[in-house]
Amino acid sequence: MTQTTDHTPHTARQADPFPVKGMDAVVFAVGNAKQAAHYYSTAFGMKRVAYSGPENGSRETASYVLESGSARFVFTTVIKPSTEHGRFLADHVAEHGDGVVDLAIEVPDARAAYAYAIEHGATGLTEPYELKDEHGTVVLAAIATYGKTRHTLVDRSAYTGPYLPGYVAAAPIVEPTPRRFQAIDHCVGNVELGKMDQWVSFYNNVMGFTNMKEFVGDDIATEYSALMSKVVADGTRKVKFPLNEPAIAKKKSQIDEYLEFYNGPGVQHIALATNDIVATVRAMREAGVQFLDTPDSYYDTLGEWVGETRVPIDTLRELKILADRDEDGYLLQIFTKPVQDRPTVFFEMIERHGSMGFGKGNFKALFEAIEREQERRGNL
Ligand code: TYF
Ligand code: FE
Repeated sequence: MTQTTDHTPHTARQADPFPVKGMDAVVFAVGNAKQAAHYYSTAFGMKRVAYSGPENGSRETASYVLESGSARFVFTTVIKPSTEHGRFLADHVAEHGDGVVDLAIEVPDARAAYAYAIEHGATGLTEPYELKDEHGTVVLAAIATYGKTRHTLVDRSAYTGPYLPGYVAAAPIVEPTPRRFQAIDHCVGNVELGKMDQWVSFYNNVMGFTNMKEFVGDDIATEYSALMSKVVADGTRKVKFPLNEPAIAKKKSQIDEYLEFYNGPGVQHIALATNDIVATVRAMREAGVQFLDTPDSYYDTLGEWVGETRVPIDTLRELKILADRDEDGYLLQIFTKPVQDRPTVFFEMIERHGSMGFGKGNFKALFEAIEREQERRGNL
């Protein structure tokens, strides 16, 4: 298996071997999809657009489709397991708690994408198939990735319905608020100790993804982060997947804590792009979302190295928003605490101004904040 480090998007160089249009959806298997949909409506400001459940012929499962700009989340639960899919969902929730089962990717040609992936070593889960209704045709196929997570490859170019055949359009659950984020920025996976490079190679080979330059090597890992991390992305940088593995460091790794409570590898965090992180964080805090704390000392020295940002340092300090700068620009970011009782999945809100990085300058402050939470949970 070969690994490529190349910062040039494919399109500038040669035909993209695995063209993607972007993330199609993040699909969560949850214990109570009705309540999850309510939380993501009130706290994350998302709008329900589609639904599938007993009322429209789906006796086994209920699924709520929520959107915010181009970001789409699907919350699925099992009502009465009777097929393999229903039992998969029931078992998934029992073993992993609420979590991500599918990082679905929109592609221009699902059959070609699936064929390329299989030819380059992917494990096929579902051969390409079509779903049709009065709104047109969708072509889907699925391959396996880390843990029990999958990538469904979706071609919806000949479809105008609200999500997929089998779903009906549905109204927002609460009065719509101003949009709090407009896109999925990146989706992070936690894998087992020693497996990160294998998963990086998987994305290099199976999807032709290349490595981005931001990574956490073993130098930073043993010093304070307790994890190693590399980032793979498609040729146009629309789909970005950082991959973490635990490092043997001074403290118990936050990745080990995740792997223990999730019972294996899985999606750790989803980063959501906003163009007004101040308004977003204010609204989410007001709605009860808890974010990681940042000590005042971080803001005492921030101005010296980060320079001018759109948001005054005092506002960043008030809301505990982090900032980082690199050669391309700067970014503002903040991390929620885990959003379920298990210390597993969390979210990041990110406002980019040129920087294509992931907040390397914040890793120390961030990982110390995560360790304080691990300690509060008695898991450090
Ligand atoms: O996605 C990233 O790389 C950043 C930093 O456990 C990060 O958001 C990396 C690992 C982690 C938490 C955040
Ligand atoms: Fe991130």
